[in-house]
Amino acid sequence: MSPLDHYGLDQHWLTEFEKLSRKTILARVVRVDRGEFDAITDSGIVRATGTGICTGDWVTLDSFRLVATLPRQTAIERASAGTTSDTQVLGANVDTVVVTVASDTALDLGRVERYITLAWGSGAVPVVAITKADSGSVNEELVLEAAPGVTVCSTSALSDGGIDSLTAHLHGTIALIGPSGSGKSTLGNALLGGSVFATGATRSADSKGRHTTAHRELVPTPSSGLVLLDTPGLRSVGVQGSEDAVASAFSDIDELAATCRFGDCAHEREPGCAVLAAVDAGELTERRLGNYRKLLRENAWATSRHDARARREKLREYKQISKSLRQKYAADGRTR
Ligand SMILES: Nc1nc2c(ncn2[C@@H]2O[C@H](COP(=O)(O)OP(=O)(O)OP(=O)(O)O)[C@@H](O)[C@H]2O)c(=O)[nH]1
Ligand SMILES: [Mg+2]
Ligand SMILES: [Zn+2]
Repeated sequence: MSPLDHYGLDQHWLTEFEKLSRKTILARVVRVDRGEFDAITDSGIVRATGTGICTGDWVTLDSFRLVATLPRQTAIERASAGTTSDTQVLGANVDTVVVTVASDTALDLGRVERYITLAWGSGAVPVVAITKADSGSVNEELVLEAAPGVTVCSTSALSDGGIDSLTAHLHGTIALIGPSGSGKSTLGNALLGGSVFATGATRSADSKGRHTTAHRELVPTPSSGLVLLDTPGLRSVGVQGSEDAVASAFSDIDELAATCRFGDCAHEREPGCAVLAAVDAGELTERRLGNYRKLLRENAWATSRHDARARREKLREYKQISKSLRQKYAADGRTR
């Protein structure tokens, strides 16, 4: 058995690899540093050079250099902070995204919805793991309302509680995402059955984490056939790229919207609005509707930023073409 088999190698990647040059070797990126990365190959972990890749990518290498990145099946992308339209890829080729919600901090449903939107947007399937069930309690009903259609499991890494039932909902490559201190690395270790990922105590005042995990790292489980991707806690989660992700994360509102009287109902004050009727009837909270609108606006803004960049690039290209045309005409003029 090749080490790659433990890192999620399957027929899909073999087929993709076979389409490419025979002179390269197949590898999966397990950790990225500046300009260099660790990758698992047939003969174990190697250090290679190359950029533009992310943990979880399947790549080809030649003499420890990146040659090609195989097309990603999924990618967890967040809008990066600041004014650029760049996105940051948090993990590639992830099958299940485990969103951690800690029992020892105040439940922030808006944040849960953000993480769920990010997860759906990646193409992977989200699962919510309520962590530290031994040291507090989270209203699971509220979490279920904020994550319709998503499995919610209550876990404790301390007492091993709920780990098996969570595992039953996981397959393939698993990314652990959630705020710092929410117990991602500890849960990862529980799934691995050992202390592989570093963990760190939270601040006693507010149970916030200290950003213990600094790297995204891929580690295979010894027996369950999973590959875990531990990630650093995120300070902000900007969503962008697809309205579909928002529609998936807010499938309840999406379904209601389909029954509004007007097809283009903005659910503001239109007559016959099924969304507003649900709020009136107490079936949908103002908070959730508000967050839905916010994420849609954010998405639209990110898309327009992206369009603006595309326009600038087109313009640059055009200028380049007209410059070379002018040079050509000038040269033609001289020869005539
Ligand atoms: N009681 C209890 N404590 C837990 C549990 N899971 C995690 N913790 C504690 O919570 C703290 C933070 O856990 P980490 O696993 O480091 O959190 P993290 O999400 O990886 O944090 P970052 O790496 O900073 O993003 C540590 O002190 C853990 O021991 C649990 O199930 N029960
Ligand atoms: Mg961690
Ligand atoms: Zn409506």
